[in-house]
Amino acid sequence: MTNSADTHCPYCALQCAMTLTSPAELAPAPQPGPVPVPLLPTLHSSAPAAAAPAALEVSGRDFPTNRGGLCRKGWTSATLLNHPGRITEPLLKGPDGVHRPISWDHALDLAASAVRDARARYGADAVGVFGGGGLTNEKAYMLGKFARLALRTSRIDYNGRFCMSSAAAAGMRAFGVDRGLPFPLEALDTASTILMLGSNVAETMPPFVQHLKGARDAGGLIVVDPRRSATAAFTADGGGLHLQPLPGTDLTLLLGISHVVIHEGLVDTAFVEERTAGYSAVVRSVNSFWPERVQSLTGVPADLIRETARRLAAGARQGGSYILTGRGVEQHTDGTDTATAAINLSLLLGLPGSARSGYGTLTGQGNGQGGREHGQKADQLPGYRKITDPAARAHMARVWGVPEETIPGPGLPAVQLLKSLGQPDGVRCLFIHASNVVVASPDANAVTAGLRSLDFLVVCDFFMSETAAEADLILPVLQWAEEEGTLTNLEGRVLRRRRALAPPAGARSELWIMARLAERLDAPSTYSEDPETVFEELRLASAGGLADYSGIDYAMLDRGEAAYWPYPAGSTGTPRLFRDRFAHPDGKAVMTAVVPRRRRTPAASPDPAAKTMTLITGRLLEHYQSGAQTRRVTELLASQPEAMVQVHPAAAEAMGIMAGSLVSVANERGEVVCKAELSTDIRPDTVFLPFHFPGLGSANRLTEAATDPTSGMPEFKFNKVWVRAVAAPLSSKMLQTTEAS
Ligand SMILES: Nc1nc2c(c(=O)[nH]1)N[C@H]1C(S)=C(S)[C@@H](COP(=O)(O)OP(=O)(O)OC[C@H]3O[C@@H](n4cnc5c(=O)[nH]c(N)nc54)[C@H](O)[C@@H]3O)O[C@H]1N2
Ligand SMILES: Nc1nc2c(c(=O)[nH]1)N[C@H]1C(S)=C(S)[C@@H](COP(=O)(O)OP(=O)(O)OC[C@H]3O[C@@H](n4cnc5c(=O)[nH]c(N)nc54)[C@H](O)[C@@H]3O)O[C@H]1N2
Ligand SMILES: [Mo]
Repeated sequence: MTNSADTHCPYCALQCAMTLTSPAELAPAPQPGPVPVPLLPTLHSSAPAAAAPAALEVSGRDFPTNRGGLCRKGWTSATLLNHPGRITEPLLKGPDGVHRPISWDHALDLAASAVRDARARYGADAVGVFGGGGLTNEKAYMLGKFARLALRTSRIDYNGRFCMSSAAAAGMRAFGVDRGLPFPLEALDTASTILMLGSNVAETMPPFVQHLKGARDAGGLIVVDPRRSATAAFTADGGGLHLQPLPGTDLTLLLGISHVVIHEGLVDTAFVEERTAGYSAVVRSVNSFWPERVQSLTGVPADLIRETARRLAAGARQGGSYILTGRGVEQHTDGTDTATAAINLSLLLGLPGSARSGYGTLTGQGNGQGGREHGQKADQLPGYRKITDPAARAHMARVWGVPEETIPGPGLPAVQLLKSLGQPDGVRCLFIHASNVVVASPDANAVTAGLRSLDFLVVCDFFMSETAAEADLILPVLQWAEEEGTLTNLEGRVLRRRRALAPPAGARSELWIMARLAERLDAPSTYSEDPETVFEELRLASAGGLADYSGIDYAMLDRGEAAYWPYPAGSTGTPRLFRDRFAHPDGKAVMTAVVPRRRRTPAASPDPAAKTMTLITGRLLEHYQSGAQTRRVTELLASQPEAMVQVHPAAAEAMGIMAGSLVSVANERGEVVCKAELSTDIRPDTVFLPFHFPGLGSANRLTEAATDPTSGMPEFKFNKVWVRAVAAPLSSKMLQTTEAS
């Protein structure tokens, strides 16, 4: 049977290994009919999917990250391959707002002329590109090249700005390189202490949890989360710790832990002297953060702050200690400084240089690591090079065979790019590849308005996402099991994605789309549609850069060889970084003193009946990101059909909110109305919303597009909201009664 492939899951950066097989008795994927997609101009895409037979069978495969395990999303991922809502022809929006099929030639001509029009009227930077961390390395690399050489625009950025940008900026500043985990995941298995800040892997990367078991059983797992998340709950049996700070106070907490390390003589002084710079400034900066003061600022008891410092230091001496950060601490306007504080703490303890300890950040999207290395970022060229660096520009000009002046300068980071849509001097014609910005970006109402003010919006997707529904032109692309390519997982390990079945006849690869558009735009250089040829070019492009892939090829990946970058030609790759030196020119790690900044005072509620609370947002096990994919999986949608706001029972009682009753969560940016889920896992002053749902359940109607000054990360995890029960006539009970009658 040819329709079988050893590949990896389409979703997160754990990149669990799976085998896809096509049972002989199953019919092949349906061929496109004349009008195969629901022609809905508005936001209806969370309608339950009709039960479709699985195109392929999924089985877990042994691999160091997942050891054969998969989560519910992985097990059900293949049901989307022949989903009835699959888009299989280019669709053009008519004046009536309805999308209708057109030919590929027509579609590409329209897109090319929209680019030429915008360019002629407003200049090349009026064309923009928004990419995604789910794209393969080949597509991400080509998207950066296509934007800069074919579209001739500087305006490219991507959804990784919402994800890894703060940790990436902190890692670059401290270590001189940004590889999420500078060690293989299996290294955690033998650690005695693991401090996890703002990460809920039990729901976001379930097979990861097996790597925490050793530390958990040794009583050394410490989870920092304002909610009692599934991961926080996992600490309990082994005698680990759950620190439950006020949302947004992790920086202060980390300064408190560092204070204890310094004042109790737990610093690895030999390491700090030999291998780091900036120590004395850090000592001065933490001086006023003694544990009792930090307790009053964060709500974490001083004893637990001391205990955390001591366990980390003990683990560093015996067994190994790791500090890991996730989006809970990074997705803030002080995310870079908070990640920096976590890195400083790890450097004080000598973790990053050691053979059995370390610091890492948990990359989120399937190719969140590779997607941030090869040129989708506004300020970046392939190989993690800076677009402002003359040597990098000269190198890329040689690889691409163009004069250096052809390569534009830095563009705008994602939030600023989205704010510029339709503005004078802003982007007028936008291409979106692999992001559902209507649901996933901060201040989503404003982003939707921006999309609607564009002259022309092109969205490449395989489903009618809420963003695709806004598009003038939708170009149907391939799903993961239909394409070849590579991804780089959260460990910096490059993996092969393999084609297991033929795509529907009308869908095209994004490499093909870019190649055809480049022709129409008379672009310089070459745009191959063959993934391996593109990878060969990426090898040359990345050679000598920080993320050097030049020693990696498809053949060795197909043999299952482990390829951790940097992997210069002639080397054997680098599973563990920093053993001998950090990536700054002098080989030292840099500690940067950081202190908490004052936050903006939120607007007061115009509604005296509403209670002002803190909103944190995040994920559920069943849904992936904007939900564009997982809301179409029958089983996952049945399990989590709608947004529910998590409220503490005490707070709920004071507001007259009952389990399942409708709640309004609002602020100056928008309003969410959804049912309440009462839980003592959340603080009484805080509510939690997942961001996987559209429309009235969309958490990002409430989040602020204020950004971290260094990374451009928006404020996803600390927003003030006004919460109140929705008046009786709208109660869920009433709704049910109405439906029944
Ligand atoms: N099921 C599922 N899995 C996923 C994804 C998905 O959408 N769904 N997405 C993937 C991607 S792209 C990513 S980036 C990862 C994200 O993986 P995680 O970082 O684990 O995900 P989140 O749920 O966003 O946030 C983690 C925790 O941060 C906590 N938190 C919120 N505010 C704060 C705070 O101020 N301080 C602290 N210490 N904690 C806080 C939340 O309560 C939450 O439990 O997951 C990946 N895996
Ligand atoms: N409030 C709040 N908002 C958040 C977050 C949060 O914690 N809280 N987390 C943020 C984070 S960490 C992330 S990573 C973002 C992610 O949010 P999004 O950028 O919206 O990511 P997805 O939902 O994965 O969207 C991917 C879209 O591209 C399509 N797609 C998948 N693969 C491909 C492909 O190969 N090519 C093309 N062309 N399309 C493809 C899918 O069908 C889907 O419509 O959300 C961010 N938004
Ligand atoms: Mo992410």
